[in-house]
Amino acid sequence: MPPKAKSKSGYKLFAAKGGGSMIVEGGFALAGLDLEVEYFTWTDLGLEHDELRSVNPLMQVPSLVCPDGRIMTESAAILMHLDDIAPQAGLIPGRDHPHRREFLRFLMLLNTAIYPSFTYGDSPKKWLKGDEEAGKKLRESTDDHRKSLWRYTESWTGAPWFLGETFSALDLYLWPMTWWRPGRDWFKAEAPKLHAIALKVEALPEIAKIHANQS
Ligand SMILES: N[C@@H](CCC(=O)N[C@@H](CS)C(=O)NCC(=O)O)C(=O)O
Repeated sequence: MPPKAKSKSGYKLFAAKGGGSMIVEGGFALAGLDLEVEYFTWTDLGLEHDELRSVNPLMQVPSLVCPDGRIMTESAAILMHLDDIAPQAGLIPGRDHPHRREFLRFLMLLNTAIYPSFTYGDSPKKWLKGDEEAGKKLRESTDDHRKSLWRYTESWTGAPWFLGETFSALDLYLWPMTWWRPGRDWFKAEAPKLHAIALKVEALPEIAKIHANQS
């Protein structure tokens, strides 16, 4: 059982600077819940690291220790839990919200199509039994595929937030995800609505503090 969190809320997050754990850190900040955060380095992720392995055998962040000692992984599941305990944060549009369907659809697209393109593209030779050449091609093709997914997403994106006037957890995802490959300059040129949302999220006072601590 991991040690009890030192935060008042009783939650502890295993994180990596610049990683998807930012989405959860941001969600807690918007919900006004304090959170103990322990940062791992990027070389710890996916590798043998006893402390991270003890909470998440997939060796991924975000990994969350809850007040009762149970563990949650999967950013989307964590955000849904956060919405259960802090609905006032407005992370998930309610059942009767007119944009609930778009929310569900793009939450899934971000998590099941875009996020895994990094899982396979970040350390590609891991999936190809160490074959460097094939690894380069896998990275290139997953990077290309991600660009088409982003272009498709851009075509459904509203303003000032993804769902138009309603802020949601989708906007939180865009903040780190537009930072990752292909990077902010590409988004500015090719997906300006997504780019504008990321900048707007970064400027929220609760998020600006976390953002400044990421590099
Ligand atoms: N489906 C997971 C994906 C988490 C994930 O891929 N995290 C990255 C950091 S942004 C990671 O830990 N990568 C290391 C690895 O997969 O080995 C989620 O949504 O939380």
